[in-house]
Amino acid sequence: VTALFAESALLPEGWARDVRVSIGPDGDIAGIDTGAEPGEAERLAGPILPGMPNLHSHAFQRAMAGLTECSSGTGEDFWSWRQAMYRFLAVLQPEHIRAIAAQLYLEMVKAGYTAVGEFHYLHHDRDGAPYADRASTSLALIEAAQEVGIGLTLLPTLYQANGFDGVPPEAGQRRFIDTVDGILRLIEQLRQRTGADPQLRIGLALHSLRAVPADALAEAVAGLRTMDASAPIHIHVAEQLREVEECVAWSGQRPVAWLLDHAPVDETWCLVHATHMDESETTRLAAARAVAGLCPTTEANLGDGFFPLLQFLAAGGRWGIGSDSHVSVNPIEELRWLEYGRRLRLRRRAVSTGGRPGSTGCALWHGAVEGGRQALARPVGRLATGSRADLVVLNTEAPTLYGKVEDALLDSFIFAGSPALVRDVMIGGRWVVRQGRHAAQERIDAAFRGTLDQILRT
Ligand code: NGQ
Ligand code: ZN
Repeated sequence: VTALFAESALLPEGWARDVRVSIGPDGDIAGIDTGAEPGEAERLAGPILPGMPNLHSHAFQRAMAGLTECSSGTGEDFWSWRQAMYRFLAVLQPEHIRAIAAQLYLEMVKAGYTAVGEFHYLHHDRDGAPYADRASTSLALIEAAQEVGIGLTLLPTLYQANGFDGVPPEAGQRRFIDTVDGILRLIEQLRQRTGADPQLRIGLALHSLRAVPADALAEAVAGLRTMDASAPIHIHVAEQLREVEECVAWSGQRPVAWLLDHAPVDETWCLVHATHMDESETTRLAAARAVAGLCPTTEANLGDGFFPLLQFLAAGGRWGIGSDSHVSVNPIEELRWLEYGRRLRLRRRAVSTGGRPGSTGCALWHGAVEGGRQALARPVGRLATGSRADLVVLNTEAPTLYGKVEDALLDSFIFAGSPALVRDVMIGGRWVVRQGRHAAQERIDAAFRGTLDQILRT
C-alpha cells in the first residue's frame, strides 16, 4: 500500500484538509483519512481533484481538428463537415489510428482527463472489407490507452444505414458497417482477449437512430446483455434539427422520445448530444437516470444547438463531458463553455449551480465526474475508498492559482485557466504525468509526426 498526503482535496462530500489517500496494489483507493498526519506518506505539491472522465471520443478526429474551418462559399454545416471527415478517414490504417490515439490520450492526461470512452466505429479496411484480424482498429485504441496509462471504456459501434428507415450506407461509410452478429462477436472477442483489466471496460455503442434500424438496435442490446448485464451503451441521439425532423417523419416521434419508448434506457445508457429535446423529453431523460453526454466545444464547432441544461438540472438529470471531435482537449474548456453558452443566452451567471448556493466550478466538476463515472461504467471520478486512484494535482505556483484555496481554487482553474495548471496526474495508482511531463512523450510525439507526414501528404 502506498500513501499520499494532500493539504487540500476535493472529496465527493466537498473540500477536505490534510487528506491521506491510501492506495492498494490493484490501483484502487484503499482508504481516505481527513485531518490526518502526513507520516511517511508522499507529500503532494498541490491540492488534488478527482481525475475527469472524458465520456465521448472519436480519437482519429484529433488529427483533422483545425482542418475543416474554411468555407467553400456554398454554406458549411454539420453535414459538409461530415463529408470532410469521411474523406479524411479514408486513408487511415490501424497503425495511424494507434499513433493519433496515443498522442490524443497524452494530451488528455496532461489536461486532467484520466479515463476516456471511445465511441469506435472505424472497424474495417479502406474498401470496407474486414481486416484479417477484425479487432485490428479496436486493439490499436487499447494499445494507445495502455501506452499512455489512461483508463479506457471501449464502445465498439453498430452502424448499418445512412438514414431512418434503413437508407443504404454511402461509400464514405463502408468502413463502419457491420451486422449485429459482427459487432457482438467483436465485443466477445475483445472481452476474451483483454481479460479482467481494471483499466479497461468494453461496452457497446449504437451510432445513432439514423444509422441503426429499430430491429437491429433491439437485437444488439439484447445480445450485449447476455454477455454483460451492466455494460455501458452509448448512442448519438438528437444532435441536428434535420435528424429530429427525419425521425418525426419516420416514426411520428422525436428521437429522444422514440428511444425512451422503444429501448430499455436506464443508468447503463449514455445519450450523446441529446441536444434537441422538448420539455417532456428532458424530464423523461432525467427520470430514466441515463447520462446526457455533453460535448460543448464540438457542439459549438459543428453548429449543433443548445442542450436544455437548466431544465435538465432542475429535473435531477445526470450529465458528463466529452471532447468528441477534439477541437479542444481540455476539461476546463468543456465546462467553461457549458456554462458560458447559458450565460450568453440567459444573461445570467452561475447557471450550472442550478440556482443552489455554492461555487459554479464545484458544481461543474462534481456533475461531470459523477456522470462520467456512470457513463464509462468504471469506478472512477471519486476520491473515495473503492474508486480507482485517479487524481490531478494542481499547480498552485501558477499565477492563476496562487494563494487560492478550495472553491476559489476550482473556480479559478475553470474560469480563469490558462495552460500548465495541471502539475501531476495519477491514474490507477500510477504517476502518469509528473511536473507536466509524461515518460513516453518523445516516443509518442515522434510516432504522431510520422503519421501526420504520411496522411497529410495523401
Ligand atoms: C461521428 N460526430 O460519428 O463522428 C459524428 C458525426 C454523424 C459527431 N456527431 C457523424 N460529433 O453523426 O453521422
Ligand atoms: Zn460522437
